[in-house]
Amino acid sequence: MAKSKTQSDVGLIGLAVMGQNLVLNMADHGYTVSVYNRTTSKMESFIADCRANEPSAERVVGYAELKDFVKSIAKPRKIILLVQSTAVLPEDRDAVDKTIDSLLPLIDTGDIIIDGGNSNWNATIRREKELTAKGYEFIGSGVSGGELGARFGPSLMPGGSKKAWKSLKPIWEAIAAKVDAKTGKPFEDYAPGKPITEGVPCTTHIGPDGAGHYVKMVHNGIEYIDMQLICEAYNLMKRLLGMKPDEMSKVFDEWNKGLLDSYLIEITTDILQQRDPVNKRKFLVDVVLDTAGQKGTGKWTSGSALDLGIPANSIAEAVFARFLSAIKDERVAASKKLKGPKNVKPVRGKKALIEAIHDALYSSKICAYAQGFQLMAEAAKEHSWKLDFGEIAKIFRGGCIIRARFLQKITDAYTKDPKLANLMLDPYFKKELHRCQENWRKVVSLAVLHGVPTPAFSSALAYFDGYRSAVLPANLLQAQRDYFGAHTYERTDQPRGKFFHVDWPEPDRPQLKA
Ligand code: NBP
Repeated sequence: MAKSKTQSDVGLIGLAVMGQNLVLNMADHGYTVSVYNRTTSKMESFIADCRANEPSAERVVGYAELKDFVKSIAKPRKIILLVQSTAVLPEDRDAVDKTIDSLLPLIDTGDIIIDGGNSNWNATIRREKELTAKGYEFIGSGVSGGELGARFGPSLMPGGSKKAWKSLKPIWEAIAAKVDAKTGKPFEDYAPGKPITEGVPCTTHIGPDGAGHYVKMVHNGIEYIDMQLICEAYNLMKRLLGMKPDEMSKVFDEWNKGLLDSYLIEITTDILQQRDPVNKRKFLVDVVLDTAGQKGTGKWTSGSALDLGIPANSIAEAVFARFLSAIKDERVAASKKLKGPKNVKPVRGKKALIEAIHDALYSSKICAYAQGFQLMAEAAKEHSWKLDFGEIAKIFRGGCIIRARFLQKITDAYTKDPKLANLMLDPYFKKELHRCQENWRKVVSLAVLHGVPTPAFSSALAYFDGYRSAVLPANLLQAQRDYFGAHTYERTDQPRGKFFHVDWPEPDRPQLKA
């Protein structure tokens, strides 16, 4: 349907940090955007700010009344929601539902609602079902990259019907981050009013209903472990080598030129050289309290791994590490009572140890991504989604927090073998794990000897060693289960699926088949 001259291309509700920046991104790309916010004063100050500072301000129009906002958008309407999302279980109803409920009497069938918040995939599945049953279209799209990503190019992970995606695609492809088609490197030379229009957009149709939000959630789970691994590398350099933040910054800067080239290493380099604005003799990182917050997506990822039976132990460790960090007072009290190892020899060979930490970080990162991709594969089976892992790794290459050179290798791996059972089995990653493992083991051993906690490095190594073990001690475990609970066991000398039970205290009694 042709739009009238006064009608906007798209509407957006929710003018907090993400909504405001996404609006400006769309406007910079030539789209006219109607905006609405529950609290009208926030909309008004945003519009005033736009008028004062933004080159594309004329394309942004604010509305105080929801009905006027809806009327102003060309049909079929595309209305993006960036409001707080808190629902976890399918039956939970939150601000996203309230906003949808307020829109329904005003919009028409065929209109498309796009939830760009960090909604739980369960809620997205429920909303898609409810809305499509009434004739509306619904897309649940992950938006990654924080404030800066939303402003100049996020990684966008939309889930919903192909029809709805077709309508949204031009906008999503325009505003997404772009990477160089050949190198996969993100283009980052942007400025207000000067959007990047060349390159490959970091968005693709992930799959139906909750697929986009699921992949975004796993992205966040991977982000948790990526960050935790960097923190462990930092802590080892600090505690085993006594290095100061600015010296470590130089190491991270070097690492950022090689295999570990990534946004998170880059910002770590910056953070570590930052002086405290209050006391310039100190480094700012040294005065930041060691307690980390979280908003829940790492916990959801770990919960989903538990539900689906996927050993994403390192992702879960990263969440637990944040929990442990949060009990600061308890840790301070315990540090006075529980003593670590005594008389450990100081570490020698600084250069070699830094190299070893690099290798431990790289190999642990491979394991973390292997866990995340295995989890997505299992969820895809559970929900009958067809996920293209090569494409997913591709759209992580720019815009999002976990963007890294390394992702090109994941894309290559899944392009070569779309049915790859585990990333660690890809020839490139296998070779890297074999190359790094001696250093990885050395780092974990030293950390244990010196009493430095490395839950992510250690759990990733345990994952690698567990996954490559043809035999695990679960034979004893299953025997224990059969002993106390008659849970039965399978035998190594019998076909799979045949179950046995023995009366363990009296094994001479005839063996029962379950
Ligand atoms: P917030 O998550 O802080 O949400 C604030 C917005 O929600 C405001 O516009 C607020 O309106 C609106 N809102 C609330 Br709260 N309750 C409402 C209701 N009942 N009806 C209508 N509107 C309501 O904003 P954000 O940090 O910009 O994040 C937006 C979404 O994007 C969230 O789902 C978030 O998880 C996700 N996300 C955030 C980031 C990030 O870096 N911040 C990154 C990626 C994704 P008001 O002004 O009237 O209170």
